[in-house]
Amino acid sequence: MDCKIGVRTYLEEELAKAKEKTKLRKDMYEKMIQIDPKAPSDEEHRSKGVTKPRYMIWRETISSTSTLGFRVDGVKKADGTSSKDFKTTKTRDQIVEAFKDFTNSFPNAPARYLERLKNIRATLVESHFFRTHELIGSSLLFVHDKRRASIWMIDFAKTVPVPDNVNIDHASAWKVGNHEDGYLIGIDNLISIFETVINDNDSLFTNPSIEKTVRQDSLAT
Ligand code: I3P
Repeated sequence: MDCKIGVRTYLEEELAKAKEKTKLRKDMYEKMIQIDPKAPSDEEHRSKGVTKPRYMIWRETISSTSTLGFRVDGVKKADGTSSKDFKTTKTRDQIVEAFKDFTNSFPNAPARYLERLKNIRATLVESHFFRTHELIGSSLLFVHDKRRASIWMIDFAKTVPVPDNVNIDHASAWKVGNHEDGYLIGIDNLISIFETVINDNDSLFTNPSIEKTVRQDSLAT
């Protein structure tokens, strides 16, 4: 599973460039109306194009990027099926379900993912590189099999140093010019969501009717 981290997916300089020179993207207009034909303005419908920041900001608000600081971008499951159909996966409950579905049949994976997320967080807050760079459009890649589960930081095409006079904490709200990316907002929400997945799985297991079946099974063996 690929989760794009942060509350913002475009660089501040991309925004500034788009303000100077308005380039309309037909492909992004097409992607927009496929999801919501009412999303473009009358003007955008007339020109059959939207600017890239307009599309990116819209994408952030229809998904969980702007509220939870990350979004699910794509999943490939053990049965070989893959999906990028998560553009409107926005609420915490929808994401909990997506992670349960992803880890279904891999009962050990959620706890290992949770541990790895906590380790990544602890490493990042100590990191000089993290303190001095904004990470835009970067992802966490979740990979598991029956025995192992881990997470890797990937995609650094839009990871850039913050200007010398600017300090970021990756958790404060973004305002134009402050370079905040919300990376830790995303990590913290992922941690909390995995805690929910683990608790829900545990309570499913201790549910009396399921417990009875498990007991009967173990007596039979
Ligand atoms: C794409 C996604 C990518 C972005 C790409 C978008 O939208 O936001 O992150 O690439 O821009 O089309 P979607 O996921 O809805 O398909 P960058 O992050 O590299 O800008 P692009 O078409 O200009 O490559």
